[in-house]
Amino acid sequence: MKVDVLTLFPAMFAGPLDESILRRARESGLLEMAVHDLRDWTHDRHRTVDDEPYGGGPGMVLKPGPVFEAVEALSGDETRVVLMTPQGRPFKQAAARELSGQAHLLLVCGSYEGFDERIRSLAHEELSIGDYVLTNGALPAMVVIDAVARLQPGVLGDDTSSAEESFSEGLLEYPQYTRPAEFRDMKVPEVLLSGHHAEIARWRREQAERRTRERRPDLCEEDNDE
Ligand code: JEW
Repeated sequence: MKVDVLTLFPAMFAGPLDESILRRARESGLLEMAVHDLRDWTHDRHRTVDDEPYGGGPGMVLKPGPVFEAVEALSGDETRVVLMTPQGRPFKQAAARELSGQAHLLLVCGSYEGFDERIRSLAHEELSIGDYVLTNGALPAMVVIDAVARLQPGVLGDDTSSAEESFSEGLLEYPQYTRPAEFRDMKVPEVLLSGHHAEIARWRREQAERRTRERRPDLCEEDNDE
């Protein structure tokens, strides 16, 4: 899979995408990534990407010109253009799965108070990563890249682990323990030391269900994909 990112803050992407699993995915050729500075598609001396809103009001608005030129230059027949915006569809595991099947993603980050409405016409879809306010779309784009990259075949060491994790089954994870069996008066539940695999599986299932009911009742709704 190839991922292109269009951003005003290309330097923000350097660290997170060069660590750990994403680094290995890139080194092994399972994931190809390129980060592009939106200012590279400006033509004026000051490399202007924003302007005042028509009709007045506070803040600056992302101009359509550079974004259109960049998206046209970076798009091909198989490109899925995704606009990161707080007004987008909430990004869930189902969307990650969907995007992971694409050959080429182009993530447009944006910034400022907003962007010229005509930029929306470039995108196949708009995504938000959650209900909180951020300064720009770079971190949301990185969240999408991380969630999508780990679903590429071969990116995780063994392919069972990603399937079994929370959300794939619509449940939160069961509690886990490792040695020592007692730590500062806190004991590992007896059943996990018992060696009864069927009982252990049942206990884990019950714990996962209880935890989901208590912490995330929204995940228990029947028609929820996650
Ligand atoms: C996201 C792209 C580009 C936030 C979440 N937040 C916010 C916000 C911004 C500008 C105007 C109004 C609200 C900051 N911002 C972005 C925020 C994506 C941009 C500028 C974003 N998901 N995606 N929760």
